[in-house]
Amino acid sequence: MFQGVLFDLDGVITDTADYHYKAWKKLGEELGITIDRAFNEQLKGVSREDSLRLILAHGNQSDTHSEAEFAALAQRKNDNYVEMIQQVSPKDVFPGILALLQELKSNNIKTALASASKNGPVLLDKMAIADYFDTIVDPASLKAGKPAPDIFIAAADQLGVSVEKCIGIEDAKAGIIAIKKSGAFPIGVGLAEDLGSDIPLVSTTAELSLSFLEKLWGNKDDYHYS
Ligand code: B16
Ligand code: MG
Repeated sequence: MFQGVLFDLDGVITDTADYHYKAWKKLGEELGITIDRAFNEQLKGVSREDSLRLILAHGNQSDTHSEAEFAALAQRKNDNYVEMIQQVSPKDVFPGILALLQELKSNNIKTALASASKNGPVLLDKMAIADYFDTIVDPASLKAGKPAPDIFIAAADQLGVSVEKCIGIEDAKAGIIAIKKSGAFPIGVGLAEDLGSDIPLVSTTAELSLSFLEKLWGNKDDYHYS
């Protein structure tokens, strides 16, 4: 059986993915760079600074901004995002997630937050679910962000569990790649066209019960991915 579950936040625990999209879109408009939902898929799970680099490259502005301007742009996006998440409350926890966290806790299965977001701890507090997490990885402590596996490896390490004995749950392509490379078993929340058809997928988090995870874990050798 698996001993740990490593959770992404944005797009898995709650819908902050949409606030990130809106905040980047607004910054893009100020810079004259169009950000649509298709382009936004590339930003999901990607750190604030790496997202800004991708956006500037997309708008042919990679060399246009000084280091100080770059930092100010990232700050402006975050200020806007932080304003948007003030209204987040326990009502915003995605379907099935609270029940899953409760089942995991009562079955002594460890849980970690493996979110690229520096706003992760604040969001868990706002949703009143921080107590369900045994550990939170500080994304600022990592050498490389998703799609590098570091965050999932660190999450398992912090739990004191072998990463091969963990399930990772993600809604972003970069995150799925990171889970695969880490050695944890991936579950994707989303569509095959975005996340690939070689891993188990759910279309909604309501499907993520403990018994469902146990069933997938039992069949994990049926999945062949690299
Ligand atoms: P912040 P996740 C990621 O969170 C988001 O998907 C991504 O869009 C965002 O840029 C990143 O966090 C950094 O967030 O600016 O709040 O530090 O999906 O890994 O939970
Ligand atoms: Mg995510």
